Amino acid sequence: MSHNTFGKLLRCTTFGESHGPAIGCVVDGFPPGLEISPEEIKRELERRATGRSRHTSQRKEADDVQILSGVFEGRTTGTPIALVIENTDARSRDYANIKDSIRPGHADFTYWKKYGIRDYRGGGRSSARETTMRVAAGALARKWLQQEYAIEIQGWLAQLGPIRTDSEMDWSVIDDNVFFCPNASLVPELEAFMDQLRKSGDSVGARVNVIARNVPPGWGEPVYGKLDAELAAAMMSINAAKGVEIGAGFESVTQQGTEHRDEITAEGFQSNHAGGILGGISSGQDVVVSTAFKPTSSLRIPCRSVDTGGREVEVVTKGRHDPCVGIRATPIVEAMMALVLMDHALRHRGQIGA
Ligand code: EPS
Repeated sequence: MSHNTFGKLLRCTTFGESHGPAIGCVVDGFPPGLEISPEEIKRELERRATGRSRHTSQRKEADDVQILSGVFEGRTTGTPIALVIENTDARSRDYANIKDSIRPGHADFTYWKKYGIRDYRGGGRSSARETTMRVAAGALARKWLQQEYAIEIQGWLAQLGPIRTDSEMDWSVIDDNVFFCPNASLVPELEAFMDQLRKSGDSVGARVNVIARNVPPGWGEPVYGKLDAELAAAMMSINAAKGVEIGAGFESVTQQGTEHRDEITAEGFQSNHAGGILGGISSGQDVVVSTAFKPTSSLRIPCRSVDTGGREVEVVTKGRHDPCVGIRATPIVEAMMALVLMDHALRHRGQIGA
């Protein structure tokens, strides 16, 4: 299996499987001098972790991160930063009954067809457990962007199933609830919806938005390294992502040019349908990205499928699954935003020098 690395100057490689001994990453190209501690990384990891509430997977992982290299006396050294987290609560027996069955909606079918190997243990490499390392690496990138450019990155749950959550935004409450919902008055409705859904055994999708403020103009490389193209690729690489919009996104289809173009006055841009990116280059406006996550495919409601021998079987997935993966996706989209922006900051410096 190849292509476990992304980024051009800031290169992040992840490795590991959900039920292997550990998962990890190597962040290469990170500049020296950033103060960083395992505790700071852990704070980000805790926001993404399973078991924070009854609305997510109940797997209990400590997510204690070890810094194996690239940090000396609390500062990055410029050498590859290797981070590792042990898997301590994998329960592979939950998957024994589907060892040879293909779970519809999962990567089981395509991994089986491509590699001829079936790692049935908790989704193997295709598990969302891998996103732990994106968040760990993202914690470093986020701090660097904050210190170098005062960039602030904030994600939020914009929709959970049929419930739109960001018609009224209160930035201050996003991190106070387990949904990352920007409207505290909607949290009881989200809880009731999720309780009912969990009882029914079904799952639901979600939309998660992220904004980056104070991104300087000029980041992004035309023509084949556009900032929006690389952000879209980064978001689409997250497990269960099925759609990405930049700025007005698919609403642009029904907009007219007079509405969509962001007029500019001496005070600056008058709107931000572009999502902060013009011609693949940041404009200095907020960079705004929206990602759609599909409903979780692991369900205890039986469904039809086939086994690896092509025989028809009934599949019931046991285990500790998230009825809505989008609930834990906010820290992940923030991390991907941070990693892509930092890579582009370094590429911009590389060519332009500033
Ligand atoms: C996941 C299935 C579950 C989740 C896991 C992601 O795995 P398991 O059945 O082994 O508990 O718990 O999420 C995590 C462990 C995590 O840290 O995010 C999947 O199929 O993607």
